[in-house]
Amino acid sequence: MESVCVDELILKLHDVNAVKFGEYKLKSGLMTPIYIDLRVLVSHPALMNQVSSLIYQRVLDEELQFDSVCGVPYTALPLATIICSRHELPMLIRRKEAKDYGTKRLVEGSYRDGDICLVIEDTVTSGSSILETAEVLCKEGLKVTDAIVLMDREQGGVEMLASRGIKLHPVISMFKLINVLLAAERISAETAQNVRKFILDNNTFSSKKENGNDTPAAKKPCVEQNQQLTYMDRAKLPNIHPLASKLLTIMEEKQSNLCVSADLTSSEELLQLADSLGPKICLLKTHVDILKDYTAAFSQKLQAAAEKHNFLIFEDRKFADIGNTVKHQYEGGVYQISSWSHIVNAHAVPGPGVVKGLSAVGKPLGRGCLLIAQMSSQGSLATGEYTAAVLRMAEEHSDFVIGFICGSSVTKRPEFIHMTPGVQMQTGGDLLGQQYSTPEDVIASKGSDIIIVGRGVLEAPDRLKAAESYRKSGWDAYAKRVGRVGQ
Ligand code: S5P
Repeated sequence: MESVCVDELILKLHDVNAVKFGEYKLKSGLMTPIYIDLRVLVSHPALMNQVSSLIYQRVLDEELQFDSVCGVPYTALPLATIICSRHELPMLIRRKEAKDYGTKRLVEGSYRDGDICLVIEDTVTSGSSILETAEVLCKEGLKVTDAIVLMDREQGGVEMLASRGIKLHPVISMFKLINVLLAAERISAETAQNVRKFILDNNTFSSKKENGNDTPAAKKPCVEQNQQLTYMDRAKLPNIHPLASKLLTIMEEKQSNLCVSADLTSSEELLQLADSLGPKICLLKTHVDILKDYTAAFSQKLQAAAEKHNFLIFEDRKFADIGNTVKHQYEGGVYQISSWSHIVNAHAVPGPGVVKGLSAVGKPLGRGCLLIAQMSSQGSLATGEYTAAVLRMAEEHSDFVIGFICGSSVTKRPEFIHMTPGVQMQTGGDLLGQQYSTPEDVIASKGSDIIIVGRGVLEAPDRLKAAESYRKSGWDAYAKRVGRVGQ
């Protein structure tokens, strides 16, 4: 029900020109292909009411507890007013300047020390405007734990505010907005792609640092510098996980960012594949539970192949249970995955316990884990706020989490490795929702580090030849990205 309303709202915002596409100059001088201007809302009372209802719906959905509400001046002020009036909630007004007469208060309204104030904002880019208001409220003795924003540009605001102890709850996020407008044929696929790329390339959040600038320009170079770092530069970073460092070194040495997904059902065939494609790959991904004839001897032979050809093993187990259960699943059972697989992956759905459980087993063994930040399948729910929460989880557990399964670069921290499945030489998909991008697109445009290729290699008439062509394609795209030529 709510998502229907959000979809409708997106179309209405587009109708009233609150969302514009083209070439717009930000304060910083940076050109943006999308401009959000919610100041026009005040001219559309019905829309104001709808927006206010959806903001209030977030309060109910998240079961937020607070003593008062404060809208960030000015656009969010009338929204806060409508919400507070309708639901009889106490409101506070933050002055932009202290009056030079009378009480000189920066915050108007009644409050007590320690009261919790919910902040409401219209648009968030870096999150600095919410932070600024929160800081004023905090100076007055209030606490800010949550904020609701109508439109999150998904450029780092969620992460920055989280790093300052404020949970941001967006009503609409940029990727959702683009998908709805695309589906309604309001914008072309090309415009959608341009905007997505702009958003991903212009994330304002640089870990634990914030520049107080609500435009993405100031931090734009960080992303690009990261993209230009070589695998070897990253392997030598002071804070890098030793396993990530090893993988990046292998990649550079073998000139390969190819991970073959060995989705085979026979152990013997898998071992043959590992031996023949070994020289071409940096990583071999397995789904050990689809083997019809798994034995412990198989895992030993696979490890021997990995050593012989200098690649790592990644069991694509996608753990997704409570910490205690995944601990057993990782260490024990028939497969004893932790004993032979260098890397495993996990869904973040259960919360940090899943990483803690896996880490209890894997960390002492020097293993590493990838969190699934996005998926290649159609209709995946791992987007927007979910992806942002996955990043936060990874940052909190960077002693075990070495990177992400994702469609494109999701963080600018060069210590994390991005691996992208759903790769074939031709774009398209399969009949079960898989969606493919090309190696060039994944590495050069989307800024991922490793291409994961299954059927593109497995179903080729000559697997070795196919692996070599994916290796070359992936490597050429990387060379282009880091500005190397002729490799
Ligand atoms: O989002 C994802 C995550 C993964 S790990 N999409 C995926 O396709 N995968 C895995 O990558 C999937 O389980 C399969 O093993 C491989 C893709 O295989 P392909 O044959 O479509 O290239």
